[in-house]
Amino acid sequence: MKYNFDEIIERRNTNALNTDGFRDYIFHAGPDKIFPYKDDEFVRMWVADMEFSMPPVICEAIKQRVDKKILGYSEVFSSSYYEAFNAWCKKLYDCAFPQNEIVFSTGVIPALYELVEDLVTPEEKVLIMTPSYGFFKHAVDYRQRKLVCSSLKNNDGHFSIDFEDFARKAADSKTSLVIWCNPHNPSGRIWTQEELEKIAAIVKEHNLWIISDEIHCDLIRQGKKHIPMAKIMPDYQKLITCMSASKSFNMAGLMFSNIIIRNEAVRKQFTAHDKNVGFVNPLSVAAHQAAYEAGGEWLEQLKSYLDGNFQFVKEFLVQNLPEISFEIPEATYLAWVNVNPYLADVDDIPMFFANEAGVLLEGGDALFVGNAKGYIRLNLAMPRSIIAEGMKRICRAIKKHHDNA
Ligand code: LCS
Repeated sequence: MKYNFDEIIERRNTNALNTDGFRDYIFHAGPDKIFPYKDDEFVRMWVADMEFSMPPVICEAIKQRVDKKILGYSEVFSSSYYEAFNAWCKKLYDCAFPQNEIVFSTGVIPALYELVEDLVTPEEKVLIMTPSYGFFKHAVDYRQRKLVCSSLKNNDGHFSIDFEDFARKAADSKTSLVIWCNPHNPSGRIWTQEELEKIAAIVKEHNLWIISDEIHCDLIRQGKKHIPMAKIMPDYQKLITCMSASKSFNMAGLMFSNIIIRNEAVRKQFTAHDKNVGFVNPLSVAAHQAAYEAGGEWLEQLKSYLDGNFQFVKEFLVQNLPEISFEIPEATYLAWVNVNPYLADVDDIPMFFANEAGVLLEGGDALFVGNAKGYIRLNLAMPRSIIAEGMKRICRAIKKHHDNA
């Protein structure tokens, strides 16, 4: 491997949410909350960013932009950014977006907060699938719209869509927006062409808006394929696609995402409401452009390393916690693991693992909206040596609890 994914990088004193923000984010607690482990003793397998260095080409692009000495108000005027983004999408997904439909946001989540307000009236409902990334619910709650959830079916660790339930909820005359997640966080499913076509047919039949959050689309197991909803619904005006290089290249802190809005009126409304009035961070643009132009080789090696991490965890679970049936996900660096066979009696699972194992992780309905009881989500985007330590601690805590029960 050309890149060293085994490197352990010190993240303290960088204002990282990952190291310093867990009390509030996971436990809704303040600095006075004491754990049996010191902050720097925790194995951190929670928030979805990576412990890996960004690719050197991105670090270099940021430095080169800084060398131009002025970081004044900026927009994406140059066509080279759009060309780089579209060449990436064409190469990886056989799909490209008209330049005039691509607008920007400080993140997919800020865009969701705004779009929920723009697209959904206070009486209308937003349909999502559970388990879900928590911020889909937060965006709906914040705008005081109504949330409707369709539970994914779980067949021994394999997740699938309950089409009957989804269609019924989509048919409710009050439902006006579907927030769609592909690849799906936290299950790691990549929806197949057939599944996407079925969802698209339901969305069209009821004339719904659909926001397809595809932020995880670059982070898939080797050999897998992601199909953008834009390919399944090539002419549907009520489709909005969200993509970013932020997760794939570990630069979420640069706060930048591509929001592709076909409908002109909504696009104008979106940019008019944008609190940053269309301005972007010039370092973020330079970094994203470099990722799309020159990040491909690094991403392939990252995917190979992540595949190895998943294989490691799969084997570890088979050998040490055989009652857990775990399927390696098709996408993301997140393992969605059912610990119900061992911890059915534990209510607050993240607190259990923080106290008993010294591992920070997310899980359960409180963080994943619903249909998540007894599940933990392990972030595997880190050197394998850290994962080995985390898994050892998780296993030891589970066995101790089980033996004492
Ligand atoms: N959409 C999905 C499906 C995500 O998983 C995340 C980040 C975002 C959007 C955030 O997009 P941004 O606003 O940064 O552009 N997921 C995270 C997670 O699961 N834990 O921490 C972050």
